[in-house]
Amino acid sequence: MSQISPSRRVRRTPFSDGVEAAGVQGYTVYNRMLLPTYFQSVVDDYHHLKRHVQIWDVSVERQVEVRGPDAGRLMQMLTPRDLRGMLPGQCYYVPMVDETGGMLNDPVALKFSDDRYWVSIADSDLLLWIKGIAYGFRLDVIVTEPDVAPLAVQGPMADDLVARIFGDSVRDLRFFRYGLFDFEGVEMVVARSGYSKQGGFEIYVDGYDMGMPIWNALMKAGEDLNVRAGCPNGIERIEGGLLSYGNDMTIENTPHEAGLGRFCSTQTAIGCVGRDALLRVAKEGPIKQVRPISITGDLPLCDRGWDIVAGGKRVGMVTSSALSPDFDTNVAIGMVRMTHWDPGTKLEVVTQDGTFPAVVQDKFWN
Ligand code: THG
Repeated sequence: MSQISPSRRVRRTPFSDGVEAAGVQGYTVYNRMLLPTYFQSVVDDYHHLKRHVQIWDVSVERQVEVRGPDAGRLMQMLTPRDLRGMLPGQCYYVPMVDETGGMLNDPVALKFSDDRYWVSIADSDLLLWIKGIAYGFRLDVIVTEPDVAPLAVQGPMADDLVARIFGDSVRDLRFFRYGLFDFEGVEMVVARSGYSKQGGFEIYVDGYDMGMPIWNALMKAGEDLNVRAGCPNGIERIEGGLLSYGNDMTIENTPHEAGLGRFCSTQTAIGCVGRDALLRVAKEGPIKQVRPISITGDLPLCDRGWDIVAGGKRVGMVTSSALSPDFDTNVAIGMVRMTHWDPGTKLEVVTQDGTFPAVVQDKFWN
């Protein structure tokens, strides 16, 4: 494989020096920033993540700050999830949709007060959409990208490591709650969240210059915990059913097709710009939907959608796939038509290297 040529347009992060010193071997580009993909190997990183603790540079999870008297109204315009019950201190996973119900992003939202939120975005230009809605509806808000870079601490030993930096009270954080914790005199948002199923925290590092000090402090404090630099793991996240915007769903899909219906309360999400469209599709139900799929065989890397066929007809597409060491099969995520989405249904997956047998699973691998 060739390399990603560096330039100012592909932004480095506050932790890039640490990531490079740790021996990063692969990168992808996400929100026009560098996102590490592996350090030792995807498989070695995977085993380490499940047993120990890793520090992840997830600066690519850019924040969109929405501030002003109309912040709450604007937030509800963006998502079919009912935000009326959301309290300061909470994080919500919020599908965001356009006026046709097409998914624009699947961010994590953080509420600070009725007039201040962060939207921690996946890989699409959500800032532009949010600014456009704010301007078009003449809302009294300011929409900006603050100088904040999330640093994730993931793995079974994450509580112990984070407690050494922020104190034992960080252990009391519940899932998808955040608190403010001091690091060298600077208040930081620390949430119990992250893009793995191994548990852990996300530190929303405030200020580019705080990046390396906190990276170094975590690395040093975790020496005896076998801490390593890591990154979202392509195998572990498929096993866990964590979706990747742009891969597993796009603007062409509704949240229901993406299997995110449980995060939608469209009936009561008054003001959501996609509400009418989603009320219509939610009544009928989707005709294709995300499914866990196991595939047998020596597959190539999944760098494109693979057609799923059954009985000579195309019935879907595999959108992500990886060989799982722990489950001894290729774990995959696919969008499957309703005629073939029941668990146990036998399928064929057409890759660039040939056709392989596959079976729809009843749940992800966790
Ligand atoms: N953390 C933060 N920002 C992010 C991500 C993150 N932005 C980009 C990307 N990841 C957004 N996508 C997701 C996908 C899944 C989850 C979070 C963000 C997630 N899902 C949990 C699950 O499915 O098990 C639970 C969600 C819930 O129950 O509310 O965590 O990772 N800051």
